[in-house]
Amino acid sequence: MSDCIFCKIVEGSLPSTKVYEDDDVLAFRDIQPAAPVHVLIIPKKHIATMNDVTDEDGALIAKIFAAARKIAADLGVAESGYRLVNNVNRDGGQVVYHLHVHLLAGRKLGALLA
Ligand code: D5M
Repeated sequence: MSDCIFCKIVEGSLPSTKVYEDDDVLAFRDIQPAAPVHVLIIPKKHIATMNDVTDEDGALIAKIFAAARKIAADLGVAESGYRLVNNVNRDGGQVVYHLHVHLLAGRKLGALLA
């Protein structure tokens, strides 16, 4: 999608600090980090929200979680722990409408539910 900032990052027309890449998945540092480690893991293909994921995307979603596991290990936070977050639509706090999973780590994260 031409007006999607994460598609532009995938295409390389917007810069990012990449931490992981394969044929289908890209991960890069969040520009507004909410924790010492804050990485966004995205499918290269444009999917707007979790609501738009189809059964055919099952393998892709599995690849996103496999990437998260690898990134956590590579960044040294697998044992101390981390949180994976996916915000969906307005009430979920989604700002960028290209599916992404936040990987947050590097400090003791607070209670999730508020
Ligand atoms: O989270 C969207 C996240 O995307 C938010 O934490 C900021 C981050 N963001 C926005 N633009 C960029 C660029 N250009 N690089 C890296 N990170 C970015 P949401 O779940 O939609 O609220």
